[in-house]
Amino acid sequence: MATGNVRYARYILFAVFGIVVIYLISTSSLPQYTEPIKSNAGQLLGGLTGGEKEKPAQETIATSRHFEAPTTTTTSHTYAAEPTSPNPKYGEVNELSPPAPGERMNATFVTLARNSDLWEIARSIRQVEDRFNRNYNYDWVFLNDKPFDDAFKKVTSSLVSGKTHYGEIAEEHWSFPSWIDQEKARQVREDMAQRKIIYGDSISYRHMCRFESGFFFRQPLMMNYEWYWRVEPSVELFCDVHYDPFKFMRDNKKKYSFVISLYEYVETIPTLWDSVKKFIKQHPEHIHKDNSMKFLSDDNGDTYNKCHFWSNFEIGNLNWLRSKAYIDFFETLDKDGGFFYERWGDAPVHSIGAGLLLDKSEIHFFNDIAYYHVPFTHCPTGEDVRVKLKCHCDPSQNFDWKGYSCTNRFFEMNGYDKPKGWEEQA
Ligand SMILES: Nc1nc2c(ncn2[C@@H]2O[C@H](COP(=O)(O)OP(=O)(O)O)[C@@H](O)[C@H]2O)c(=O)[nH]1
Ligand SMILES: *[C@@H]1O[C@H](CO)[C@@H](O)[C@H](O)[C@H]1NC(C)=O
Ligand SMILES: [Mg+2]
Repeated sequence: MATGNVRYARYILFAVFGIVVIYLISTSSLPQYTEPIKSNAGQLLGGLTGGEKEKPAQETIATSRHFEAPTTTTTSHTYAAEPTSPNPKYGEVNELSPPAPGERMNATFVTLARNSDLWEIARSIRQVEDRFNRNYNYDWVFLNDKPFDDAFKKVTSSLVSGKTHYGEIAEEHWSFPSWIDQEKARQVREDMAQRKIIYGDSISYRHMCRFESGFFFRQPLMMNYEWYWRVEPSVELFCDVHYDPFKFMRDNKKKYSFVISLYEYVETIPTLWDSVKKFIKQHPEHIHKDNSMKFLSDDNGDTYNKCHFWSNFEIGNLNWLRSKAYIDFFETLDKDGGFFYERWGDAPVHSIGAGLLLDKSEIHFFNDIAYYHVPFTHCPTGEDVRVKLKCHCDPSQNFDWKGYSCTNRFFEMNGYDKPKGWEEQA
């Protein structure tokens, strides 16, 4: 009897010791929350500069352990044979993925989706969580023109480490405005279908583009936040995001950001620039004196060169989108009807808005956020960045320096040096 108790107690002690050792081993390779990698120019461009050492965050994982390491050296295989179940810590998954230290921004992820997008958005969420949010636990707002069903809510809320919110879009934000001639709009769709223009015959795609251009940031749920990060179904994140991009935006006075830029399909926006010029004339007070016109136009504003930031990825400031300047801009375009008489996308609309209304220094290119949305990849230029951030993208797929990308123009406009190694990806 007594021997049994002693053996039992010894067994428990041994098990606890094993768990502590396993915990120590596993936490020793946890990510460190550090400052973004900076080049000489202070831009987030890739190549780590020679002597620059990783600056640990004020409170690193190592210093937050509150117990002493055991003095005896053991290897993990000693314990592998021991039973691992029941594990008293089971369920506390954050034990191995502790929250990043430091303040949190007033920020949320935002996704527009249909119920049928569930498994594709689940893939996106899983990657955003694994690469970033499991350590930051930001909220996630889901928006839909129909009510989300229980399956959608259940799966997405189980994947997101922050709070989830589900909003149904009001009809006036997802319908034809009164001034649109429905017959004219119908003929356009028929014509575009015949010319095989992508989404050319779709009504819902047009509502989606108009909604993303002018309404997502004023949804009641979005009013609770200052910053957003847009995530679409079926996207991929290829590298660890080892710092808080929201905080980076705030600290560096950024309002809008991108990872991929390219030329818009001209058939979808034949008269967009006419409306933009009308806006410039009507509201010169909104045009920033240090704007990005050079990125948008090769003839000082006479014509649009079709360059835009790809808006399926965006990290941006909601209060800017809610400003009078941006609302006046959106309303001028909306009155001209091009969301329905053509097929204006929210990407050129956001991009032209950011390009004209913001100081050019307020637009940021995230080289270190590796991203894929069919059919383009942004894989960071600079091998040291890719290794440090545990990237799994193929650098030869990087779109940044290819002929159809506009990122080159963004660098030229800002006078940035292109990151080391860009020539190999051109
Ligand atoms: N609720 C809802 N979301 C939509 C609809 N159409 C597109 N979306 C969402 O809008 C975003 C863009 O649509 P997507 O099909 O990815 O277009 P693409 O990226 O331009 O090819 C995605 O987040 C979609 O889930 C729709 O009819 N209803
Ligand atoms: C977050 O930002 C929104 C919009 O600016 C604001 O209304 C809200 O009070 C802010 N919340 C916090 C906690 O600061
Ligand atoms: Mg998409």
